[in-house]
Amino acid sequence: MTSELRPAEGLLGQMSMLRIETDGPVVHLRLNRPDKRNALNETLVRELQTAFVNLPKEARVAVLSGEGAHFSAGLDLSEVTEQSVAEGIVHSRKWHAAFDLIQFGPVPVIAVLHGAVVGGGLELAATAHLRVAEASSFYGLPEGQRGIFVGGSGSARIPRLMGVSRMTDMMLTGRVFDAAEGQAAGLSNYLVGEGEGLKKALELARKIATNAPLSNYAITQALPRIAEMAPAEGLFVESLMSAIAQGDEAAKKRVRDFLEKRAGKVGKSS
Ligand code: 1HE
Repeated sequence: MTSELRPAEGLLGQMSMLRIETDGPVVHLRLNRPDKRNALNETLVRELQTAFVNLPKEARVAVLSGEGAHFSAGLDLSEVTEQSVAEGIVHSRKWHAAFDLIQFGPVPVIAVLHGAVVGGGLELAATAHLRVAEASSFYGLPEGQRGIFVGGSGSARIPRLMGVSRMTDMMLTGRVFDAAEGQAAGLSNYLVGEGEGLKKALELARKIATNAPLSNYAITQALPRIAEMAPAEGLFVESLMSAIAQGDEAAKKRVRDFLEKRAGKVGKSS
């Protein structure tokens, strides 16, 4: 199935550290800095931002993976040593801007994890809406050992996946979670065999791409925000989102299809 992916054209085909391919509604972005274990330097973070701002119009789902033996070794540590405090803040805010565009961009994002998913690599993985982990995946937050702190939105996103307590343990003690522990802790949604992650992610992506775009948008944009609101405000926003989604012609057609026996039942393919 992966052979249907074709190199992206135009701007998306010209990235130096991201290899981007498309297959109709699916865009596959691959971190392409394997010699440095896909460590995230300024260029790579900027290219991620540019790519997510400029996804093709027909894109409905994005898949994010890493070239080589690891998803990502996190922050490029060679950038830290010369940074002043003020530059450090600006640097972190650039990551926030880029990573926000991934989580709150136009399409659902599925990350394919393998090997090291550490530090900023785990922060990046946490921006995705779904994570498919291969058996080799391992998760670490070595910031404590490096004398630094998460700066790529990890403190806001990772506890929402695994809880503050587990994240604190990883950061204080350097504890590393293997793929099975990561799955049990909520870091991944799917755990698959080695080399099977991209296939699984593409399969999920093609399925998600058949949903009504407005439903996908509500699920990835409204749901996480509502979950952060106080219930009274959240329920009001939910009522608006649900009315907007139901009012869309795509929803009306899908509901009619079910009522007139043209659509699949839950748990059975249509
Ligand atoms: C790097 C980086 C990096 C590798 N920055 N250059 N992240 C870390 O603390 C993780 C540090 N990396 C590692 O622990 C290991 O590299 C791995 C377990 C990920 C992979 O091990 P391995 O044996 O496959 O590779 P390697 O031999 O350690 O590294 C290959 C090259 O990549 C080598 O460079 P070379 O020029 O000697 O070939 C490494 O120096 C380079 N490399 N990782 C720079 N991270 C927004 S705040 C986020 C805060 C954080 O992310 S903290 C966590 C940082």
